Amino acid sequence: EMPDEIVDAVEEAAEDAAEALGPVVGIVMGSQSDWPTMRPARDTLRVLGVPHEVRIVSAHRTPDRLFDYAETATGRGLKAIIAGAGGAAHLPGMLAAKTRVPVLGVPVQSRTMNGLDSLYSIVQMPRGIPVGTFAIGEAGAANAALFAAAMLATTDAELAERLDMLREAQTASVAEEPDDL
Ligand code: RP5
Repeated sequence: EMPDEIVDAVEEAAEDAAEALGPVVGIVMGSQSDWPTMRPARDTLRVLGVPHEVRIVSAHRTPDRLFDYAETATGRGLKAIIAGAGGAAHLPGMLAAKTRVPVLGVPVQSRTMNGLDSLYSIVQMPRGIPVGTFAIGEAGAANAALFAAAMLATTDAELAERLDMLREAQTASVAEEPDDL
């Protein structure tokens, strides 16, 4: 049998290697005020064990940060970018214009137009630069994360298993009849 200290050392090296791989999904948002909307994306990736990072990147207020984020995305190994923004929501489209990493856009519910402005801004990309667009708000954020995980699961059997388990748990949680009939 292998001595404990060797097993420990191997486990530690494996953890370091996983960390060194770095995030595969980037979650970005235009403002601190978008975070409550985008949190379900982070929570979902966390539950599924998908390495991720979370950043504030504004197309309008930090355009250089946006360019830098997009330009370094492939080199840093990102496989998907989940981008949430509200109002004149240029962030997902501008990111998509600067990187071939697939961009999943989440329209944030705005105060003035309930997020319809965000939805139209993100979904109506002219032909040539696609942005996958999700529902307005937290459901969209969670679904964007599930979608990113599903794409990654096509080449990651362990992640596929975790995703199947999550969906089975969801199915099992639905009652046959409503409460208080
Ligand atoms: C967008 O403007 C952000 O994505 C946010 O949804 C909206 C409002 O931003 P704050 O004024 O709250 O920073 O850029």
